Amino acid sequence: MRKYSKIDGLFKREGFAMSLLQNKIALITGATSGIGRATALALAREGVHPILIGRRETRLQEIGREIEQKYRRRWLALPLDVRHQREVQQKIDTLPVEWQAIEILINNAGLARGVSKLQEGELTDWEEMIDTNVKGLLYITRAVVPGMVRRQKGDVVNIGSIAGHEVYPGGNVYCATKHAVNALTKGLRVDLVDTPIRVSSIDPGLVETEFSIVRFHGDEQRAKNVYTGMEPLHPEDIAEGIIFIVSRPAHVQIADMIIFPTAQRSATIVSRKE
Ligand code: NDP
Ligand code: 8X3
Repeated sequence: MRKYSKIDGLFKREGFAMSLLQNKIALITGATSGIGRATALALAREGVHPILIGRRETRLQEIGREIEQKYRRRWLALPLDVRHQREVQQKIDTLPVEWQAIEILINNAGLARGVSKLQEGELTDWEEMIDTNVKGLLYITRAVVPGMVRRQKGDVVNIGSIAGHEVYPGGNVYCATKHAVNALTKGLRVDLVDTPIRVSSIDPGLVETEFSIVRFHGDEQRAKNVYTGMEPLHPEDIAEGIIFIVSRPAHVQIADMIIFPTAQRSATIVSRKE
C-alpha cells in the first residue's frame, strides 16, 4: 500500500522525488519570499542543498535556518541583486568549491510594478521590471549554465507567468517581460539541444505572495483585493510543480507547465463569489 504523509501542509507520497534529488545543489533566485521561498523548502525536503539568492539578507538567514532545522540540509545564503551583472558573475565564479556544481537553477526573482496604461506608464517601473525579470534572469543564466555544460548535467526552470502567454489591461510591460522569459526559455532549450541539460518553464496564474504588494508599491489593501472572493494558488502549489519537473527521469523534459487556480480560466477570466 502507498504511504502518504502530511509535510508542510501538503500530502505527498513518501520518497516520490527523494532518491533522484538527494544531495543535488540548487540555486534559487528570489528565495526570500513567495514562490522562491516555498521552492527552497520543498527542494530541501527532497534532499537538495539550496543556494538562496535575494536582496534581503536577514530573510535569507531565517529561511536557511528553517531548512537546517526541518530538513538537516546544508544551505548557502548569497545576498545579491540579480540586476548587477558584475556582482552576479563574481559571486557565482567565487562560490566555495563544495557549492560550485549547481545541478538545478530556479530563475524565480521577478516583480511587477503598477498597472498604468502604457501611454501613462512610469519609466522607473518599466526599467525595474525589465532589468530584473529579463536582464537579471539572463545574467544568472549566463553565469550558471556554462558549469552545467562542462559537467553535462543540469535543470533550468524559469518562472514565467500566464502573463507570458496573454496580455491584460495595464499589464503591458510586465507581460512583455514574461513574454521575453517565454522566448528565452525556448531559446535556451534549443541552444542546449546537444546536451542532457533540460530547460523548463512554469507559468502560474494568480498566486498569493508579496507579488501584488510589490506591484502596488506597498498598498496592502489593494493587493488583498486581487484575491478577493476566490482561492488563489499558494506558493507551495508552484513549488510542487517544480519538484515534479526536476524529478522526471533523465529522458523526460517538461517544456512548460501552466498552472491556474481552479477559479481562474485565463489572465482575465476569474470567478469571484460575493
Ligand atoms: P514575491 O514578491 O513574494 O517574491 C519575489 C522574489 O523576487 C523575492 O524573493 C525578492 O527578493 C526577489 N527579487 C525581486 N527583485 C530582485 C532582485 N533585483 N534581485 C534579487 N532578487 C529579487 O513574488 P512571487 O513569489 O509571486 O514571485 C516570484 C516569481 O513568480 C516572479 O518572477 C513573478 O513574476 C512570478 N509570478 C508570480 C505570480 C503571482 O501571482 N504571484 C504569477 C506568475 C508568475 P528580495 O526583495 O529580497 O530581493
Ligand atoms: C503574475 C500573474 O496575472 O498578475 O504573473 O500577471 S498576473
